[in-house]
Amino acid sequence: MIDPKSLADRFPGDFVFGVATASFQIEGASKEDGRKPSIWDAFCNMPGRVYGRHNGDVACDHYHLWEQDLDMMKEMGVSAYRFSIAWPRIIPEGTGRINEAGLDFYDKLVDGLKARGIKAFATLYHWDLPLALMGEGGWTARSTAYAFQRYAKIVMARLGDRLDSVATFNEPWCSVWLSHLYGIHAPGEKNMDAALHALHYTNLAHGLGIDAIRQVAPQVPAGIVLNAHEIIPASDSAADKAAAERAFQFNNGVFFDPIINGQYPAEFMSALGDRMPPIEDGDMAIINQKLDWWGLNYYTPMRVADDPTPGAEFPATTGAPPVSKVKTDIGWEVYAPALKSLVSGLYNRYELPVCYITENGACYNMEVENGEVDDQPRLDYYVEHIGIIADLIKDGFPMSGYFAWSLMDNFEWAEGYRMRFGIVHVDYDTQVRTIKKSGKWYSELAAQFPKGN
Ligand code: NCW
Repeated sequence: MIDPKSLADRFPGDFVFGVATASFQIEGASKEDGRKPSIWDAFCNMPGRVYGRHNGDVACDHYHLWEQDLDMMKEMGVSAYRFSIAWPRIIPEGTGRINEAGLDFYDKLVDGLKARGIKAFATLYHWDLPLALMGEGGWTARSTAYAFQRYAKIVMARLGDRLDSVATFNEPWCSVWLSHLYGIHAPGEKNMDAALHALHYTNLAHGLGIDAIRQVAPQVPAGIVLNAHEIIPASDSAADKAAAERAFQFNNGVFFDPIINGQYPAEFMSALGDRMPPIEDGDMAIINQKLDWWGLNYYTPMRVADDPTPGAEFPATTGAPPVSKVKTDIGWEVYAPALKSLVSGLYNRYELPVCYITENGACYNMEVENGEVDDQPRLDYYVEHIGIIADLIKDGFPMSGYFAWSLMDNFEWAEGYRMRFGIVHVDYDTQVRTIKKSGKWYSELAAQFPKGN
């Protein structure tokens, strides 16, 4: 096993090693202190949507156990915690009245982090849209972008003085395509036109959110977290390569191009532009604002083969077989070199600020045996992928931090609780946390930062 000390030598002293979670996946307390349902509460109640009809009512009960969870993070020596804020706790109906009790929870959480010397990295939107906003059409409605801007202002006015970082969105790829085109995530739509509306209004909300942050708390470094995909053509054929470029535009370009360059990708627009909602004067300038940082969530590459069927030019994501035989328990191919080519490729293509790896990790479902969780494959995954980050730093890329997904096992969306990503095991009957073998290794690495402490 790679010694965490020698791996630590490959990182600068101020590199941030943290852990990440998301509100709906861990908090539970779904009806407490004024919280109203999100689209995920409703989705969990629909038959056939979430494995085992699991829901977020209790989850890891972090809403009640947060102090204990913060103590555990402190004990593990991580220097930062990336968490998300539940919009339905803050503005339960999405617009209108503010719920002070919701703000109080995150206020205590942030103070708790500061008291333990842990940096607070907040994400404003990790998929728990207030259900009431579906009345207007959810993300397919322009008004949702403005509701988000107001929500961002309210959160930043309360927490901005103590946050070390803020992200507008987590993985808009999921809340746009997975939620509105593939029907796998809430609200479970399968409609390209709806998805294209969600795309533009999510991008607009990001820009309006950046405006809100800069107005209310300009000192907090602001960014967005994208699950950019490394798109690998199935072969060297011109057709597969062209499909890979189209897939790049559809999966990555539709976020990076407007945010970084102020326009949607050309080929994507010529195929689908007439089905986009009206792009109003000034929209692209709102979306195209300089960011202080960007976040990359990376798990697995996307392999693409050409599909010659007319009309299949987009999304152009026809799967191709994995190259690596190694898969995690959720079926995702393990292929660390793609992380390196992804980051270098994105820096070649776009003028990007500093990068945080805001999520990386692996799903393995080992249980506790004799008080221990032997999750060696997850540990191997971390060693390999963190090694790639060290290589990228050596090559001169501005990598500022790394967050393990996830601090603890949690509600894995459509997969319910059966898929475990934690470096800490959660027993959902007792809420007992057990640090896994990977978690012990990671904490030995993380505890060395910041160096010279
Ligand atoms: S689902 C997903 N994840 C996992 C989740 O727990 C976390 O909240 C997310 O930020 C782990 O990291 C992200 N990502 C989406 C993966 C795409 C699934 C592909 C489905 C095939 C169409």
